[in-house]
Amino acid sequence: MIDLRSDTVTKPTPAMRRAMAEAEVGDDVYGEDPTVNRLQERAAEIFGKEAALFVPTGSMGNQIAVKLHTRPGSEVVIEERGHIFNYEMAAMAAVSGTIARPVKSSDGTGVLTWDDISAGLRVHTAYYLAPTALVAIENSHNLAGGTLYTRGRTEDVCERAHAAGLPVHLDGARIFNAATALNETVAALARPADSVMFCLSKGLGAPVGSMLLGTRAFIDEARAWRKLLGGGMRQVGVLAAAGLVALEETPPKLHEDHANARRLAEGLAEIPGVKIDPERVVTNIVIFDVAAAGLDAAAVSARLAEHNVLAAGAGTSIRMVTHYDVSRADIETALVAIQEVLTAR
Ligand code: TLP
Repeated sequence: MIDLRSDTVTKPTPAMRRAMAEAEVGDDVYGEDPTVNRLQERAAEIFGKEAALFVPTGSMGNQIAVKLHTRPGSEVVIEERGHIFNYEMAAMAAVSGTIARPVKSSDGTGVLTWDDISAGLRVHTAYYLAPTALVAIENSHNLAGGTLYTRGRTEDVCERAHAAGLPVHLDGARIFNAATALNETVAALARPADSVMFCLSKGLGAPVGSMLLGTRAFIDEARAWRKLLGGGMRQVGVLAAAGLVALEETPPKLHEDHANARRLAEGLAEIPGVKIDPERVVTNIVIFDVAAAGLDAAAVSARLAEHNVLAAGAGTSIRMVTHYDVSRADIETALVAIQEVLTAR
C-alpha cells in the first residue's frame, strides 16, 4: 500500500524502536520519567521557550492552550479551515466554553493577515458581545494545503495581537515542515507566539505524541489540565524515547517529502480532470479537486485503494500527504494509478 492519507501513518524507524526498547522510565505523573523530562527539555531548547509538556495528541495540546488562554463566554479568532475549529470535536466549546470566530484569509491561502484577523475581533466592544480572548494560527496550514506563515507574517500578527491585549496560540503540528520550506528555524517561527503545539507523530514520524510549549508558568498549569483531561501518563518514556529520536533524525530529511509532494502535484496537473496549482504546493500536503473528472473524493479514493494507493478526501477535494514511508518511486506509481482511475471510462 502507498499510504498518502496522512503523515500520521508513518511507522517508527529502527532507531526509534531501539530507543523505545531501551528507554529509561519512571512515573511521569510524579515528574519522574527521565526520558520524558529529557524530551521536554530538548523541545524547549530547540524552540527557545521556557518549558514544554509531552501530551498524547496534538488535539489535547491545542485544547489545553485554548483552555488556558480563554474563559467561558469568550471567542477564538481562527481561519475558517483551522484544525482547532474543524477537526477537534468542538472541544473548545465542550472543554473551554468558548466558540470559534472563523475568519477568511483575503488571499485564499488560509494564511491570515492582521486585517483578516481584525474582521473577527471583538475587543472593548459592547459588554453583551462575547469578547475575543485568543488568536489561533496554524503553520503549516493543513486544510489549506500546507501553506505557510513566514517569520515576518507571524511576527506582525503576534505583535498586533499583543498590542490589542490578546495572546496568540500557534498550532504548529507541522512547524518543522514550515521551517524546512521557509529555511527558518522552528524557534524563529515560534518565538512571537505565546504558546506553540507541535506533533512528533506527523511528519517527524514518532508513533505517538505532541509537545505544548510556553512559559514555565503556562506549562505548570497545562500539566494540571493534561491530568484533568485524562492525559497524565505513567512510564511513558517508552514513547518519549521515539520522540527524542524523531526530533533529531527526521527534520533534516523533510525536504525530500516536500520535493515528492511537488512532483506529485506537477504530475497531477497533467492529468485531465484534476484541478491543482503545483506552485502552491510548498510542503508535504497536496490538495486537488476532481469535480471536472465527474467523480467525487469517495469514488476516487475507493478506486485508488484497488490500485493499492490510499488517499483522503471530502466532496470533490482529495488530500495526499507525503512522509518518510513514501518514496519517489511510490509517487510515480501513485501518479499512474491516479491517471488510470480518473481517465478510465
Ligand atoms: N491532523 C490529522 C487529521 O485530524 C486531519 C491529519 O491527518 O492531518 N493540528 C493540525 C494542524 C493537524 O493537522 C492535526 C492532525 C492536529 C492538530 C491534531 O493532532 P492529533 O491527531 O495528534 O490530535
